[in-house]
Amino acid sequence: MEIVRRSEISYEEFIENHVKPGIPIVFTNASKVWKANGLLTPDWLRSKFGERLTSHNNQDFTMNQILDLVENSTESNPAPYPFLYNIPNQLPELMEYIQPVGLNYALPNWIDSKLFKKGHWGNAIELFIGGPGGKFPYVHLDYYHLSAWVNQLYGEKRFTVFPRGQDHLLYPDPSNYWRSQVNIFDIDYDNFPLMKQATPISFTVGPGETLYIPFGIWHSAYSLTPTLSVAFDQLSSHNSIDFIKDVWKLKKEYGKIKAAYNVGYATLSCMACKVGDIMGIKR
Ligand SMILES: O=C(O)CCC(=O)C(=O)O
Ligand SMILES: [Fe+2]
Repeated sequence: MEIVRRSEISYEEFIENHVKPGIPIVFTNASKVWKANGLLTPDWLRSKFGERLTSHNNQDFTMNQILDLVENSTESNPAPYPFLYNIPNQLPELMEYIQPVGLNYALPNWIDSKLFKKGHWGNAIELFIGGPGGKFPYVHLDYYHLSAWVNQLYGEKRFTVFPRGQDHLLYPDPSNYWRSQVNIFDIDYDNFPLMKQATPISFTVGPGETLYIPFGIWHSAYSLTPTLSVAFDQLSSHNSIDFIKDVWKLKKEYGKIKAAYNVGYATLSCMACKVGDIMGIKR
């Protein structure tokens, strides 16, 4: 698997060559349609949202405090990562700068249907803030087999992805099957020998670029500089079966009756969205 970077790609080619086979792609200028592209900088965030709070590991931080931390972060003494804001809830003023959210590629997105607005389906539009040396804490699959779109708006991040079919080489945590037990930044081959057969692919995503991570792709990230990214998730007919399976796996912790109800709701909602796709409803 090779990671291609493309400035122009048709929607059809994107679906055939990336969505269906599950191959990530870096769009080099898809986010040019967002006002946030080129505008979003630490200074801009300070001026607009300096006192806005978010929490990290149960501790509250203002935007100014976070930006101070990431601007002083070094690879040997990194700031905590990731600092996160849920954009619609915590920074709603930012929404107008990221329209259309789906960049005209992440379509359709059933997550935008009213049917999925309520409840927790793992979906979010989030601002990630990091500093040099900030590591996403583990290699993982995104919850609910959603596909992820990471828009790198400031600074550079290195991503590592694994081709599909390597789940057994990554030692998923038995109690958290979407998390690998392997620290890919310092691999313990004695405990995880199958990792020698895994073929991680690392590449850097820079300002203005968008990484599409198809559902079911194990991944992690490492911030090389102060970074600002906006990430959102996608559900469509391509990942709906895996999505429903994950609804069962994730909700059954809360009891089988509740889980069965959630699976029924998710299945009917996906069917309704599919009918909507056929009827040409745009979302
Ligand atoms: O740090 C990143 O940008 C990766 C984020 C990610 O993989 C996630 O939120 O699921
Ligand atoms: Fe992820």
